[in-house]
Amino acid sequence: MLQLYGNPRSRAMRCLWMLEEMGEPYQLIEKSTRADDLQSAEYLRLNPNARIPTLVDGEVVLWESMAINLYLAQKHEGPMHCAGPEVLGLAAQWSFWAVLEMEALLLDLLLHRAVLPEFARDASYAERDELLLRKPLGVLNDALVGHEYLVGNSFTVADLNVASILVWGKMARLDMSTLSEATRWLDGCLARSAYGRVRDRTSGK
Ligand SMILES: N[C@@H](CCC(=O)N[C@@H](CS)C(=O)NCC(=O)O)C(=O)O
Repeated sequence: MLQLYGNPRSRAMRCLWMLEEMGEPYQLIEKSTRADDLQSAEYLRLNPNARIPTLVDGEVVLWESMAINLYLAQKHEGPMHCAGPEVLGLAAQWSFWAVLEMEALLLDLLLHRAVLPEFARDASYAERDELLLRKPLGVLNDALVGHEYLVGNSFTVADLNVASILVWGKMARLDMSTLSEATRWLDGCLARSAYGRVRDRTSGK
């Protein structure tokens, strides 16, 4: 059975969402982000970065949340299966793009709007993040004009990977008021029942 190490309050959420969409049986092996949980010799053999998530699929051991999801989309049949170099190339394009163009800015925004204690938050950092996010968000919005999804005509790992990063923007009150297509698309992704099941896990339901 597929085994995922992590917890739903971390980047492992992305892979949990993917696994829920796939509908295949899997086991979540709870790992926190505490050093004592991640620095054991046993876990370091699976993931020498001492980070979560890590996926174990038989002999295959993988880390990096986006790579795990792209692997799952190729390997496993079912509703999230992606075949063919074009679809896979486009899914990789959107996944790398989201990590490189948006993830760090969204994480910083989240820290300064919601995570850090009030005294440590800096509104000017959040303002800068919002400004720098305008360009990639514009690219996303334009790509979705006339398209329900990022690649082809159905929800794919490309949508899941990008939405699972952009959800930090929701939590950080990112202003998307001028981005009607991206808002429509993100709301649709986050309304999926598979995402709801993962979110319920986060809130302990
Ligand atoms: N690029 C990696 C990042 C993984 C990562 O930073 N995970 C965090 C949790 S969200 C972690 O394990 N932090 C523990 C630490 O840095 O000590 C991925 O997407 O999988």
